[in-house]
Amino acid sequence: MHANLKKNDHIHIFIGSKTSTANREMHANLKKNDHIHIFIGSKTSIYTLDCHDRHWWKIQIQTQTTVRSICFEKHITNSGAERVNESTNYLKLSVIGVSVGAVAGTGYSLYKLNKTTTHILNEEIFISPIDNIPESIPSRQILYDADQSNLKLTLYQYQTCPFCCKVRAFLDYYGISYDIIEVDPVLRQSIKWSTYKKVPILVANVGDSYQPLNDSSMIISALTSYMQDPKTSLTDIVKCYPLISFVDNGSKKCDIMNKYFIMQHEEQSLRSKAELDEERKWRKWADDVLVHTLSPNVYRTRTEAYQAFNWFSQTGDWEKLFPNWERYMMIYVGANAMWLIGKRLKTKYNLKEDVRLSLYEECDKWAKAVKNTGRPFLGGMKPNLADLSVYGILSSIEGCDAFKDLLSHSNIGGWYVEMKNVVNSRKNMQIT
Ligand SMILES: N[C@@H](CCC(=O)N[C@@H](CS)C(=O)NCC(=O)O)C(=O)O
Repeated sequence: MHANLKKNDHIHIFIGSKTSTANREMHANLKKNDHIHIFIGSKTSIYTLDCHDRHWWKIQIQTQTTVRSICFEKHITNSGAERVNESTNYLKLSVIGVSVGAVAGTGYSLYKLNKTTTHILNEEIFISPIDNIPESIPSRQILYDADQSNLKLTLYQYQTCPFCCKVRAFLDYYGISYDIIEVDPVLRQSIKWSTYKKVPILVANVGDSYQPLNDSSMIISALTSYMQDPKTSLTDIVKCYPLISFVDNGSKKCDIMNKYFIMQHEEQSLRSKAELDEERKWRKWADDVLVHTLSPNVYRTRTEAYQAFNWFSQTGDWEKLFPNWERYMMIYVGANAMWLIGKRLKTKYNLKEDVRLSLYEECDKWAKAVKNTGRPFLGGMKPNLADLSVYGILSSIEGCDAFKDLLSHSNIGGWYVEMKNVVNSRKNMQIT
């Protein structure tokens, strides 16, 4: 797909995490106003590096252009137009595993990423439709009378996984029907067909085949893009979210490009760039920060861990879905393992000694952002994708002590209740 960029639009270039030695060197080597050559369509153009945050350099488009594909070409020059040692930079680029993503700043964006070039350690995988998925009997079917999406969706999930709750909040809010397949978290038989080994996975029937959508944020962005432009097939939309692998700290990592971006035509967007940026910022915060405060809180003590797993069993219908031996194993092994893991996560994500304080603090940041709008939701009178993401993630711990404590020690309660009402009000559903 192509995207027409206008002067002063921005492209963000993903350069991997700054944490590895190679990446630190890369950051050190690039300076504001340096030039970078980028292959756009059939010719190479020079762009000036503008500014960067942790993983992205921003460049500003100088002239109107049609982008067909983008990838790094070989040159990096110093700001004084003096060429730096090209081969050194080549090497650095290779080591870093630069991934290139094109994302729209202001305009409509549908960017297809180019095949990798040999000097970039960079693999792109497009999640193609597959012909056959072994049949599983849905654990539940969520049907909305007024669903006009024309989608036939199956959600492979764990009932209390925060990412799965986030996807359900989105589908329920928009009244999109879906089947649920509760994945057995021990054997994971029902997702054996998938090369992606996490949940949620949302599968859409497209003609005679099945299009998997992996990753909660990508699922939400892809479906939002589709709802805004149903003439573009879901399969084409999914191509805008390729899986990119890169080397970080010596190990190979994967990420889904553009997962916080809605692929939309400029004229379709009724929202300002600032609103879209704000929504994206908080969606990312929900995945990168908020979610990491949950486990250390939910599994803070052994007792809380057992309580949490018993609630997971209850709300996830484990008694009905799994044999007793497996359910007991999931509860007892799971609770003990997560109690230990929770401690490691506390250190890894730098939470406060009293982990509750980190949870309250983060949720108060969110509550303040909502309050600043002067309206019920970050999205205004209606929730936006950030509201749905934060709500979905927090709903995953609703039955836990941590959640009760959160409501009584933070300012998030009012917004949460509003969100619950608005998501559930669309639940004109029959469960079969
Ligand atoms: N970035 C992913 C994260 C998904 C994820 O980490 N899911 C967990 C469950 S909460 C998972 O499936 N882990 C692998 C496993 O359980 O084996 C998303 O947003 O969907």
